[in-house]
Amino acid sequence: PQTVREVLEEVVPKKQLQLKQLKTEHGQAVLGDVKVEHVVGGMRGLKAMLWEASVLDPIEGIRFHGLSIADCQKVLPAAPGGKEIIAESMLWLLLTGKIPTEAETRQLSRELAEKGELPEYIEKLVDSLPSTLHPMTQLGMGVAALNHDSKFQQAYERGIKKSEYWTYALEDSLDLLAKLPALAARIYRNIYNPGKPLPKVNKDLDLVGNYVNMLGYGDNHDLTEYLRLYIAIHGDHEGGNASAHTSHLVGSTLADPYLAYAAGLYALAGPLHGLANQEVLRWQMNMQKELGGNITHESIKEFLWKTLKSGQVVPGYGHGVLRNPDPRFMALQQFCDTRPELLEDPIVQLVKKTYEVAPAVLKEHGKTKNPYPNVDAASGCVLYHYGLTQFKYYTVIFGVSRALGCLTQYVWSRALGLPIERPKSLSMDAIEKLIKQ
Ligand code: FCX
Repeated sequence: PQTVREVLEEVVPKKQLQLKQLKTEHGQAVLGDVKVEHVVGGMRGLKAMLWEASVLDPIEGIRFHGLSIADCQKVLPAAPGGKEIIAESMLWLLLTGKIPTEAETRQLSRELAEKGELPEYIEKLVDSLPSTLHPMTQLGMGVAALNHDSKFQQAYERGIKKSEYWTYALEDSLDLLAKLPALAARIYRNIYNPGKPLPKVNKDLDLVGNYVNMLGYGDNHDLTEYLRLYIAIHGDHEGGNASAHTSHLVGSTLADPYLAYAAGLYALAGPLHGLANQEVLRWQMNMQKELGGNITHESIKEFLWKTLKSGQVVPGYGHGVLRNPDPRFMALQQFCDTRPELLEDPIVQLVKKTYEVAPAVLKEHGKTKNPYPNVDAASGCVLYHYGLTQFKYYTVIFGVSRALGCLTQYVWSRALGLPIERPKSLSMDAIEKLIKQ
């Protein structure tokens, strides 16, 4: 089997040529107009970023190098004894645009497992944090501090050529991805099971297999499979979302991959973005408590209106780009559909029932451009069922996953020699002056 480096050595020159041609032959082609509404409206819909691994269609949802989630489920290798896509096969696809063989996937799993233990100074740092500090804050701190050993930073200081940046970026990215499960699991242990011994990284397991094992659920095959699927399909969602965009911007300054991804994690930690998965569970539990034995479509509808009338958003619904139910939501729901014990779980049922009512209510409310569920509406209830009930932790799992896409683009941005990002900003007075001209 080839290594991921060897495949990239072949792919990088082709992509570099493609970019060169785009710049020289089509540099002046127009992709759209910049309107005042873009400048004051969060740049929604503005085509202004290069992002290689995935493109999001408003109706069909995400495609990774052209492959839908269903396509990926058919062609990407699973873990031994499993059926779901694993992080390594998704990473391989994102990085190279190619489908790995079973042997290539296993080889990548082993490489990551071999690099998976945390340095002692990181363990000490994380262990010193108060258990009341939000797990996402802790994750970002741990990721940033791992840059102590950044090969990219060391090579930059030595004075390497620009054409070599990507190879060091790749080494850091693989190191970081390898260590994320141990870091995220240590944070979980410290907050929720203090003093409990943590298993070592098992060299024969895949990345998520190890993660679940270190979280303390290694004997739960269904949860392991769920998290494999979860982490694979949360991996990338094109470049404009806040975490991807943030890590891309920070990386463009040539801050190393650790710093760039730590910055992305703090964008993910906002309730309108990744933290929504924590908020969904909190909101659905409140609904369950308030409605008690009276959970009907009508009572859910009333609860939805109560949320909306109090001026809050319905967490897990709406999207900046999507205009249809999120295929990631559908894939997670399908996971439940094949398991009777999940279908009987009250909180899984409540999420499903809410989906039967919420789009019509949100349409009637008339504000959101997309009344359908996004991935965060579904992701937490299955974790809850399997005993991972600490929903403040849920965004950390998202954070382990999103590294796949953000670090892939970090490597590609360096391989393509993309410049520092620096859009032009305007004051309102300056905008008015421009309009009058
Ligand atoms: N409930 C109530 N109102 C909503 C809404 C929702 N779920 N979604 C959007 N709206 C409101 C907006 O707040 C906005 O109101 P305003 O005009 O008073 O400011 C109006 O509808 C138009 O917003 P819209 O253009 O449809 O949405 P945006 O692109 O601005 O924002 C997000 C997209 C995702 C931020 C928005 O739909 C939202 O807040 N959803 C709830 C939080 C959530 O689930 N986030 C996770 C998204 C994602 F999947 C992820 O990043 O993980």
